[in-house]
Amino acid sequence: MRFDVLTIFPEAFESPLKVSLLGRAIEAGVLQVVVHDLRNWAPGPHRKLDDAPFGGGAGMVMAPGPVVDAVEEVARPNDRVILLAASGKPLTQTLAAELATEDHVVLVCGRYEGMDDRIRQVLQAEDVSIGEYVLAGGEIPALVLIEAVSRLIPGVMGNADSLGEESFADGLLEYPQYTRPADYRGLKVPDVLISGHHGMVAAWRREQALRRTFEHRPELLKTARLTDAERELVQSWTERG
Ligand code: JFH
Repeated sequence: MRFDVLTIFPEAFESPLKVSLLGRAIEAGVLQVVVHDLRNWAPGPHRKLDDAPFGGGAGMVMAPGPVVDAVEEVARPNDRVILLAASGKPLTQTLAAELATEDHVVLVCGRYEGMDDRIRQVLQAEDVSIGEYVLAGGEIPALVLIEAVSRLIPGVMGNADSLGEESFADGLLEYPQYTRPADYRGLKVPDVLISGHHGMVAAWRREQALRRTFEHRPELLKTARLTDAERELVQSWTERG
C-alpha cells in the first residue's frame, strides 16, 4: 500500500516513519509513504500558501491553487483523497479497515485556520477527523491515520491473530491484561488467569470487557454484539446504580 502525503512540514514525518511498526513495514517494502512539500507547488518568490479569509476574521486560510495542483499531480484517477480536518467524519476502526483495502491513498495536511472550501469540492475529497479536539495542523492526524491503517495490512503486524480479538472488533473495550510478576506491590493477578482453565479465562475476560465498556463507554453497549445473558448482566449493573 502507498500513501502520498502533502504537507508544509515534511520533517514532521521523518522520525515517526523510521521507528517501530511503520519503520519496519516501510523497510520490508509492504508499505510506502511518500511525503511531498506543498511549497513545491506554491507560486512566486515568497511561495505563499495562505491568504486572509474573505468575510474577515482571525487567522489565515490555505489557498486552493497549490493544494489542488499538488493533488492532481500525485493522485491517480480513482484514489481516495483525504483531508485531515477537525470537522471531518470520525476516523474509526471500520474506516481504517476500509482504507487498508486500498492500494493508494492521498492525505492532505492543512495548517493555518483550515482550507479554502473549494479544495474539497474540486478534489472530491473526504474530510476525516481523528478526534474532537483542535490541533494545529493535519500532520499528526495523518500519522495517526497511517498507523491505524498500516497495522491492518497483511504482513505488517507480526502476530496476525491478535487483530481479530482486539478492542472494537466486537464493539467492546478490551479486557485487562497482566504479565509477571504475579504479585506487584501487593496487587495480585486474578487467580483465574493463573488457573490454566481456558474456558474460565475466556469467560472472565468477556465479563471484564463488558464491565469496562459499561463503566467507560456505556453507549457502545447499544450496538455491541451481546448474548441475552450478557444483556441481563449489564441490566443488573444498571439496576444496582
Ligand atoms: C487543523 C485549526 C481550524 C478553527 C474550532 C472552531 C474553529 C485551528 C489544519 C484535526 C483534528 C485537526 C486539524 C486538522 C487540520 C488542520 C488548525 C483548524 C480552526 C476550530 C483552528 C489547520 C486541525 N482531529 N483536530 N484538529 N488546523 N476552528
